[in-house]
Amino acid sequence: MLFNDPVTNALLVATPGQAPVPFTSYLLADPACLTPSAAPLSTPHSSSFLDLDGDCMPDLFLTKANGTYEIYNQVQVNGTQLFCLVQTDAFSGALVSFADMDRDGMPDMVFFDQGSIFTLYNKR
Ligand SMILES: [Ca+2]
Ligand SMILES: [Ca+2]
Repeated sequence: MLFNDPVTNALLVATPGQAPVPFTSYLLADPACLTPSAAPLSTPHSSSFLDLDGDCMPDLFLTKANGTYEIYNQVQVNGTQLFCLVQTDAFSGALVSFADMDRDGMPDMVFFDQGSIFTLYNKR
């Protein structure tokens, strides 16, 4: 589970039976990865683990308090699951769902904003 540290606002990962650890410890150190913002999760926020790039490994989608979304691809390095920030952009919608709206096998992003429903199609 991902949550904001109530004192520092840092993004933390909780695993049953273990102390929470900073999400930054799960980031892949690679110059090809973008640098995540230090902003906490938005309130309310959307977070989803789903395969967005079609490699059968769940990736991570988050909305942040600075009015952006972030998409992290999951990568395996020596058997360890790490995440690489591959896309971020301004985002005013808060609550997001994913469904394959065009039946191409890839999940698409559906969100509600200002009384309307929007769909962003996932194109490889
Ligand atoms: Ca994936
Ligand atoms: Ca689709």
